[in-house]
Amino acid sequence: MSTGATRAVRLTRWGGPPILTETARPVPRGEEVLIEVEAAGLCRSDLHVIDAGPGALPYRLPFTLGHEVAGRVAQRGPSAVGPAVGERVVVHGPWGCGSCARCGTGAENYCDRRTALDADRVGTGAGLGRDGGMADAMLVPSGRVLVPVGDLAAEQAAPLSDAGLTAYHSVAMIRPALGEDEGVVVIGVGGLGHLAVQILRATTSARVLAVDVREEALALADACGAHFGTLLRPDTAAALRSRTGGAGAVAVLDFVGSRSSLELAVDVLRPGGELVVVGSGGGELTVRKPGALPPGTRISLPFWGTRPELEAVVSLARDGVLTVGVEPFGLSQATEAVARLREGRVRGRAVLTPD
Ligand code: FEH
Ligand code: ZN
Ligand code: ZN
Repeated sequence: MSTGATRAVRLTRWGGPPILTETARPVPRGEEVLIEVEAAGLCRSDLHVIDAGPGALPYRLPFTLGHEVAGRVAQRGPSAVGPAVGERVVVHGPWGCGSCARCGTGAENYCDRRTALDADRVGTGAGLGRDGGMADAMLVPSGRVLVPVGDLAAEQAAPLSDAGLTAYHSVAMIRPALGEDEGVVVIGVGGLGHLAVQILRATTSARVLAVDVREEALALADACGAHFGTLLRPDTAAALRSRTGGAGAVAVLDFVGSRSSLELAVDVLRPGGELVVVGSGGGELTVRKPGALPPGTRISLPFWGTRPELEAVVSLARDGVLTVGVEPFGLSQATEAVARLREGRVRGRAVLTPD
């Protein structure tokens, strides 16, 4: 890569398309670290950012997209900490204040100062109001957000930092509730759902029941170790209940978050179950007593994941028990990748590599 310039997929106008352009190669100062990008995943949240109108997000334009990034440490600022130059890493994408109680434990996804940071429009993190990794190189604010990946392939490593981490964090929400062979329903076996199936099989003794609207997604769920898979139909709730001994699912991971997926979740949850709403599909749920939700239901709305959880996800992948279904694109094909994701024509996770 040239030493003076770096290509980057940048958002320059609210509601406008991202454009591939050249910017000056960043130089790390203080604690900052420069990463030579090897791969950057494309996420549905990128579509929400691209489609956002003026004022919808607490971000300043322009910035480079890409919040799911793997690469190599290229240069460290004079007071940098963490991985050495040459080490291969993934980027923990949610960048908090770095000094509050939550950030101190690596839970920058739930930074105590997020409201103040948003008011200052400093962005949520990599590719989310701050320059991200759909580029040849990117700066991170500190080595604290870098997790070593060893010799893991970049196309496998990058999706772990968002899709994998979010799926792992979602499973962590319900893990304490899971007993032997208890039914967990995974709704939506796409970029995150297929990883959640693998993580459930690798880290719990749950009976994994997958639901999707596409036959190929059920085939992917089966390949990832789901015990059962079914298309979304009028009788899906009954089919799922019959595989939980009739009591209903101890937990539902909804990676879609639509009206129909939330309705199915309510129909299959057992009393005292766990509903984890991960997808932003525009669905709504009324929480009322008495109401449609079974008594004792606990609802969580996870966002991304913590740095320690990212270390655990990388470890699972390096142990060979977590494999990402990837559709590769060159950085120069970013516009095509965005269009294909928008049309639902990406198998697994779209990952861009500098071409
Ligand atoms: C990023 C920004 C805003 C909402 C959700 C997300 C997720 O893609 C992060 O995993
Ligand atoms: Zn994302
Ligand atoms: Zn903080």
